[in-house]
Amino acid sequence: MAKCFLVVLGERQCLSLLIKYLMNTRKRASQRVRGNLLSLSLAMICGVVSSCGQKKTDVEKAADGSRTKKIVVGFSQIGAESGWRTANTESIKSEAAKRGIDLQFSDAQQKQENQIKALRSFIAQGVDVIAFSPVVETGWEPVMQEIKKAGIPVILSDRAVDVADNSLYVTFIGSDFTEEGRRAANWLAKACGGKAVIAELVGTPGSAPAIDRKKGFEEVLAKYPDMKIVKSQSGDFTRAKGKEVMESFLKSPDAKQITALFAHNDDMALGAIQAMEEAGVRPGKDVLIVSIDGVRGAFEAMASGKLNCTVECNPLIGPQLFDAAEAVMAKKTLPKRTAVQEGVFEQAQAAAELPNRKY
Ligand code: GYE
Repeated sequence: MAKCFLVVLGERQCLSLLIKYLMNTRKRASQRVRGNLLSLSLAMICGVVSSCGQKKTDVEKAADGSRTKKIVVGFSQIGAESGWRTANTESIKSEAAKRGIDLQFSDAQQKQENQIKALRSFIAQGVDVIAFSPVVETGWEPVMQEIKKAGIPVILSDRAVDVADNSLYVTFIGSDFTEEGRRAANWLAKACGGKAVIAELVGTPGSAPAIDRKKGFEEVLAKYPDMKIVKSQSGDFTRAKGKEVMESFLKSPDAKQITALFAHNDDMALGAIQAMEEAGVRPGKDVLIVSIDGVRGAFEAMASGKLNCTVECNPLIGPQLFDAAEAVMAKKTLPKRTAVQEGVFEQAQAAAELPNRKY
């Protein structure tokens, strides 16, 4: 109750009201009532005194290390579409638990409208920091303006957004998808001697990794006139859709010409491998396959000769994400872009690397 008075009236006004009231009731109040009033006034005085000593904001307390309240981070995840995503979610959840961060986690099931709803609910809750992995690049400006107005810092995790106003987010932590596309094409060019008829399984339409991986891949292909993409369709980054689209590629009249497959992620490549096996095509032999992510399933497929190459995209960004959240709370300046370290792996390395894979 004392707190309520304090919030509504303010400290000074409360104290003077209380003293006046005590003076007026002194004569007529019974001993018991007087006792109650006395403890109430003491509680309020204590409250005022302690609140005077508590003038530091949460951000200041984070800066000088005296913050005891948990940092609340609202995180809107895309979904659970791939092995990569599952590892990413696990990295974020376990790191938050390790650091004692109060993580409000929301799964959007690959729908932008669900993500926008989650972001608005984080504003309503008044979380300290909002982080999200945007399913597509465009359409974020209005909700991000709302977040900015609410004074909540935003960290972009894994995927970038396409906004005119860069002040709408503090930092973007994620991989260089264009470079991953280039790496995939460079590997393929070497493996096929600069000659290939390529089928492409594209990621979620409009997503940063689908746009950039395609761009990087085609940039390298421009140097090889005998390497051509003849089929290109989205498999939405899932194994089931990757399989479905590969089945339709294999049913087309020119299916026999295909010598290589570029899949924007491992899950779609794994689905395509199944489709090839069911159609009597030998994956990794009749058709060279290169994909991106480096999940355990890809290494297993490489070890059994069905996948030829995977370009690593590291999903374990939980530690970097919360380093950034803590730095933001401590008012530290962050780079606008933080890249993630990754490599390229071939069949010959698969067996040795398998025990080291953490996802
Ligand atoms: O490659 C894919 C996932 O955004 C980098 O999303 C991520 C991609 C990843 O579904 O497997």
